[in-house]
Amino acid sequence: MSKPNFKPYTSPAGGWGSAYSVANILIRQKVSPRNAALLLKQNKAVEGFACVSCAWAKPHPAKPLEFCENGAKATAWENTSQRCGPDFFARHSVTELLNWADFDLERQGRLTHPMRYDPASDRYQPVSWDEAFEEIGRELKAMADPNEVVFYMSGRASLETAYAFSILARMYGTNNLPDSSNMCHESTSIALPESIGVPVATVTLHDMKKMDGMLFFGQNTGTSSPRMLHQLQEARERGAPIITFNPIRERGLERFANPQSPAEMVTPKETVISTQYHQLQIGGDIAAIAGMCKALFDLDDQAIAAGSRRVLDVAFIEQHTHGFEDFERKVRGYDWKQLERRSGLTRGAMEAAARSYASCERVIAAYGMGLTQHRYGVQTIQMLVNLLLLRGNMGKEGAGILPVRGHSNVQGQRTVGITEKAAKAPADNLRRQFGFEPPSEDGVNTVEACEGILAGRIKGFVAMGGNFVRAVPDTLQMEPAWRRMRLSVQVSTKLNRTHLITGQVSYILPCLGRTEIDRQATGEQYNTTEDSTGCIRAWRGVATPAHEGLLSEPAIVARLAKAALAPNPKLDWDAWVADYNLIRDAIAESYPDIFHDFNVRMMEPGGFHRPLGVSKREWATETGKANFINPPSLSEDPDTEKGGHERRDVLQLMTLRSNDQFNTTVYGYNDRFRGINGTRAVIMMNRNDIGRLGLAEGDKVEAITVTDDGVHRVVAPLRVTPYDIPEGCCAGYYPECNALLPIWHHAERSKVPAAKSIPVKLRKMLHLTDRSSVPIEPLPPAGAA
Ligand SMILES: Nc1nc2c(c(=O)[nH]1)N[C@H]1C(S)=C(S)[C@@H](COP(=O)(O)OP(=O)(O)OC[C@H]3O[C@@H](n4cnc5c(=O)[nH]c(N)nc54)[C@H](O)[C@@H]3O)O[C@H]1N2
Ligand SMILES: Nc1nc2c(c(=O)[nH]1)N[C@H]1C(S)=C(S)[C@@H](COP(=O)(O)OP(=O)(O)OC[C@H]3O[C@@H](n4cnc5c(=O)[nH]c(N)nc54)[C@H](O)[C@@H]3O)O[C@H]1N2
Ligand SMILES: [Mo]
Repeated sequence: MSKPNFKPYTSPAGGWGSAYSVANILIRQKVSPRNAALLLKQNKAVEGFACVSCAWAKPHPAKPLEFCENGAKATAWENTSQRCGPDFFARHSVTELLNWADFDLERQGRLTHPMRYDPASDRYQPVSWDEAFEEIGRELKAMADPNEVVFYMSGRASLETAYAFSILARMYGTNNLPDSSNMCHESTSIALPESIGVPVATVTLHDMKKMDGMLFFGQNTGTSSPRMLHQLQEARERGAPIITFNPIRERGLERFANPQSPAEMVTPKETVISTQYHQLQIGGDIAAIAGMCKALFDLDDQAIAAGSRRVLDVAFIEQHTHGFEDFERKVRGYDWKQLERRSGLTRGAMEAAARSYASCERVIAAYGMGLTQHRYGVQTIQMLVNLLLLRGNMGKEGAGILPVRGHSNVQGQRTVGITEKAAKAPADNLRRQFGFEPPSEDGVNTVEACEGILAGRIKGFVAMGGNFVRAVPDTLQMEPAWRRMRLSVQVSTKLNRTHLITGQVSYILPCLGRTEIDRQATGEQYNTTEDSTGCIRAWRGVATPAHEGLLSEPAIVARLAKAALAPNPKLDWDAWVADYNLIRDAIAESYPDIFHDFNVRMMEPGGFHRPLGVSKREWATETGKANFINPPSLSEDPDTEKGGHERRDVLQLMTLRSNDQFNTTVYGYNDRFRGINGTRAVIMMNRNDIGRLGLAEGDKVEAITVTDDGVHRVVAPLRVTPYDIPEGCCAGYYPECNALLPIWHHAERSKVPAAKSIPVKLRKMLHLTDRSSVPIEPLPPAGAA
């Protein structure tokens, strides 16, 4: 770790900084030149692999180098030559490893052997695969009720793995299938079906080419989905305005130089991405969008008076929408002063945004965690749809709504059965295909799983990827509760903190990564994924597996199923593992509308898209129309209504990703674009707040959550770091700040943890020894590589 330093980053996103950063991680992760050449196969269907980083769409035909800085980092991270095997676990007790930071744990390299925790020696010890499955099967069979077990899925595994995992859970007898999207875009999955009748994006890459304007809310493209910058750059070159709403100025949304364009690398050409950049208050989005809607009504009134073309798409509203009159009344009734106070923007700014929006004919609205992770996340997304509907920007070429997904297959796993909602499983088809009765009771989502663990109701946890304990809220309550569980099984590629929070019986089961060759009895296997634009494609790993003993994820699911379930004459798990085509045939039978002829269509160049009625202006909603839905209030958080957060010493904290991490995987300590280097233990604050609270730059503070539930939540020490962020708002890093996030502080209805608006107070620390109990950057421990 280099000495911390803080200076504004002055270059564009991409460019040479990006090229250096890729080279750096290839060297630090000791990636062999052969594996570095893997980058040439990245995002090349069919004979290449889908990037393991984000879910952004992969163009067809692909460019020679179809990857970004963060995709390259993710590939390097998976293809490191470092190994974390039995000798490592023999050297380090679990108690010792609990003092290591996330970065030090994962960088030990790829897990190679199935390991079982031995409480007597406080160490993980190697076991054979047979022993592991035999004991896990026995434990699962011994549970009193299948609903005592949770089957969690992070969003990286393939459609084949996800489908098989969902069948395993349902045959076991539970719909306890929470997943990472419960912490992510579940707000989308609740909001969009009510508004427009689909749970996913309505746009494709083709629409990105055709749009002539874009609205961008709470998504940090330069870090979270950098390949999208290419489409944004092209849009800007066509003259399309991009209007951005974000409390902080994210570099990727300001300026971009294409690191893959030799011309742009030599001559300092860079593209200005956002034509307007509105630094609204955290959670100010409903009010800001309401302001734009109000301004559109004003513009429309002016157009009527002048006899010019209407600003509202009256024909579309008439023919295709429901609830317009109510919505119009509500919006016209808003008071500009209140809109200004709630959004943190001036009336002039909201009107300027509305004018720019009204000047475009085909607009896409994109958003990310800045909208979904709020108490009123669902309502904010519906408000954004309202804004699109006013000008008919739905169901036409170049227009629509674009939730930018997180994990590379998180959308897909939901499509093939990873859901806790009984009604969403294709029960009739499952009955016919496999002759079993799928459970009819809803299972738990992520927040409910945590509640169950805290209450002692959940006794077993099987995770297909992810780092659950680290990713969820209330770290300090969750860790001790987790230890009381009977069984914890983690299918993983890298060591993480969840492995160290052991249950009575704990296993780490190491698996192949997506970039690796997956050879089974019938030969090398394809796997499939669905991206943010609903495009489904086949891929094939190309790297030599990290260890010859690793099993593929479908193989691990099958072995778990054979160990835990009674044999089923209609499901031959071994045959599925031998030939993934058979799993895909089963997917096609369960979900024929989307996956008919799956094995053929997955090979089409560029893959195939899931059908979307919206593109034909067919609305699968209760009203049969696209619905205008009124927001319950102008703020993102029902508690704000009570005036609680406006107390002067309370700040709203948003927890963010740095440029050097993938979720809980920390690649390094540099957040280049934000100019924060060498540390993650920071709190970014407005200078006026720093002065007002009697603090100074560089002070060490503890952050304490302001709640009235009697639980003391604290993270420390954090360095006071001045930042261009609105007054009353502050920012820190996820997952270090998760101890501040109460489990009950989540979006209404979707239960996505409200990680972007945590009310906190700061207290200056006089004694730096009083740190919180989860390590943020301990000194590199003895023995860490
Ligand atoms: N390199 C990299 N790529 C990733 C990930 C990663 O960790 N690293 N994670 C993946 C996953 S799982 C996901 S879900 C996505 C996440 O990608 P994003 O959706 O970009 O999520 P965050 O990085 O948490 O940042 C959200 C953005 O919202 C802004 N924001 C916060 N609060 C508000 C608000 O109230 N209003 C508005 N308008 N904006 C706000 C923040 O300033 C920030 O720019 O990225 C995926 N891709
Ligand atoms: N405060 C706060 N909390 C948040 C968020 C936030 O913005 N703020 N964001 C939320 C979001 S959007 C998400 S998606 C969740 C993420 O939550 P998770 O998906 O649970 O977490 P990850 O950090 O993505 O999981 C990393 C681990 O996955 C394993 N892994 C990596 N690749 C593979 C693979 O190919 N197969 C298998 N089996 N395992 C693999 C590795 O062992 C690695 O340690 O966190 C959520 N938590
Ligand atoms: Mo996510």
